[in-house]
Amino acid sequence: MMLDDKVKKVAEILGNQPSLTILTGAGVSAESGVPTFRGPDGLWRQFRAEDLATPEAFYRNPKLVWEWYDWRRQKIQKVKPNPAHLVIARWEKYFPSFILITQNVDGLHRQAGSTKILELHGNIWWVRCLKENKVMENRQVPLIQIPPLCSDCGSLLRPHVVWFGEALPADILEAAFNACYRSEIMMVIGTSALVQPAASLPLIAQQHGAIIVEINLEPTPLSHYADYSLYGKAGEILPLIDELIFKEKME
Ligand code: BJW
Repeated sequence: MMLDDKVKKVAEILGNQPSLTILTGAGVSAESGVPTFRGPDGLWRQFRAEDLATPEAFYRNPKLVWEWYDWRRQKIQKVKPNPAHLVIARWEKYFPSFILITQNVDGLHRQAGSTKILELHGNIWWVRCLKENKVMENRQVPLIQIPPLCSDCGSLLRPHVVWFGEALPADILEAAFNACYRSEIMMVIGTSALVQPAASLPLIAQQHGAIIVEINLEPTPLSHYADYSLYGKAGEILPLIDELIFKEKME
């Protein structure tokens, strides 16, 4: 099936479904200018995940890890949500049952207006005190002190994100599983579908009867299982689907 036909088919299916779950990854923010992790310009091409995105790396060298996060926060602060974020935020109001599950920590979905959102891997604009486990918002860019310290108790703060080898927040993961059990259609947008447990969510949804639609620049391990794989930019394909859904409603 050609891309145009798939776009029409997916718009038709979405137009008749009351319940939608969306899972996003770094590709959704790529058109805003946020680097992805894998792929030719991905962060893991320049940096080693073991040096920057594990608890061991942080305990070994908190200053290095925070310098990397400070650099990324500076980049993210300058960018804006793109049409993909905006369409997803709009759909939250359109579908009676809607959940957005994101692996992204950049906060761009919230900035676009999404509120029914589960941030599986945390948020780069939140920090956590290592002594009291208290989570606080911190939007200081650039950070004045690296590594930053808790203003209440003076302990080291860490980014409130999920690193390799760490468990995802149990309540958020449980809510994501529940969304997968209920969902009639799940769209998986801009993720390499390599990182667990996020990568298993679409398969769980499918086992519970959901239609799986993938949007990505290229095939992923999920493509084999997806009912529809739409290859192209999320910021171009989502507005096309959106336009068709609302055109059909007006007719
Ligand atoms: C576009 C586009 C455009 C571009 N339009 N598309 C089972 C098997 C093997 C390993 C494991 C397993 N279970 C667990 C593991 C270990 C590990 C894991 O999955 N490793 C794999 C890599 C093999 N998982 C974990 O460690 C997780 N924890 C865990 O499982 O704990 C268990 C536990 C239980 C109880 C106690 C203790 C432990 C944690 C994973 C945390 C991931 N963290 C990161 C960093 C977050 C913080 C930060 O940002 O700094 O999360 S790593 C990084 O990868 C980040 C992302 O959220 C995540 C996923 O990446 P994503 O979003 O898919 O991005 P990319 O770059 O990979 O892909 C972008 C895609 O977009 C590409 O496909 C492009 O083509 C596409 N694209 N432009 C559409 N315009």
